[in-house]
Amino acid sequence: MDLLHIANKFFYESEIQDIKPLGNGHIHSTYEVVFQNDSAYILQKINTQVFTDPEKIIQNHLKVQQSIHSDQFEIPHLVKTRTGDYLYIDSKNNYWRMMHFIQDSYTVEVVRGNKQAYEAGRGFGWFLKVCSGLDVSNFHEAIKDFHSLHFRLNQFKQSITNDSVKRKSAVLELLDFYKTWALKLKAVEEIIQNKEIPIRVTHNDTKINNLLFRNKNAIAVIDLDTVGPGSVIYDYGDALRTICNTKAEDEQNIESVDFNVEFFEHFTKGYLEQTANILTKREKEILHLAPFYMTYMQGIRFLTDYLNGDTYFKTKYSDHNLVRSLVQKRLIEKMEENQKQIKSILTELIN
Ligand code: GN1
Ligand code: MG
Repeated sequence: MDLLHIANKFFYESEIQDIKPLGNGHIHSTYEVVFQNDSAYILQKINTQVFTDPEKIIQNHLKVQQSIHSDQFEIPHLVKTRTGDYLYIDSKNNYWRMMHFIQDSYTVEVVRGNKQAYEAGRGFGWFLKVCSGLDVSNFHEAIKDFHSLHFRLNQFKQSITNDSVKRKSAVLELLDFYKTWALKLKAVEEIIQNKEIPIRVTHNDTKINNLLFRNKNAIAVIDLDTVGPGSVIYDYGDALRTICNTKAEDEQNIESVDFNVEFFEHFTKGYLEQTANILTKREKEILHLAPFYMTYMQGIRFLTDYLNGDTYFKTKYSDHNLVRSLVQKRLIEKMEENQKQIKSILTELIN
């Protein structure tokens, strides 16, 4: 694959100095395009197995890009090709897009310290707040049923039935754990379906590494692929899933994984500073269930992919998805241990 040839669709070749792989995404292939004058852009090959309609994610992104003007936080802006399109489709039918690189910034994989957790809360809270001004009916669902528990459970059951790569017998206990928890979390999905809380424009992939920091502050929310109709449960919950995890999402020493309640408190403080005025009473009441819901769903998504033979998430070794799923299980157990505290911290911060 000739990356220079692709980048050349967006910029003149003579300006480009280097193109190198970037980041830890599980879905797309991402590169940094470095220029002679030291500026840089992000080139991405969109995974069209996952995002089957790339036009939709471009349109969603543009809606956000064109309506959010803030000096508080940034989002990456899409850049046009030299012929004026936001997508370049190569001869092999690969879809490419280019975005601004946000300079002097870094991503965090595992949160270190209360300040980082608080900043993350401010960043993702800001995103929900500014999107609350957008009309959700103008947004596409980039991936259908992305955070539907019902849908994820069906995929999960199907992978167990198929057992296509004969991994089931090795994970029976884990399957039991996830089956038990399903019952407890269906209530959350019902609250969303019954419209007890609003469908909003949400980010839908608020893991910690989808935030950029500069010095000690969160400065940008990135990876807008899944932006679209959703619930605060998704954004708040998925953020906590990664922010309170004391170890990596794929930590192999499962016993060492813990849920950091202090980070929970600081994240929530930052999040509510931004969103307290836009969230409804009912949303606030059920926020405490969000980290369970999202960690659970991620846990079964990893396990489903493991049982399917690793066809969705990028993996580096054969048990990678299993390890990720075990980490999510451990987090749910640790959240459960701290459930009382989680609830009382939230009550205090809300009032
Ligand atoms: C994927 O590409 P990345 O790493 O930002 C996934 C998320 C998962 C996450 C788990 C489109 O996000 O839903 O939560 O991995 N994105 C998609 O790390 O499936
Ligand atoms: Mg990402």
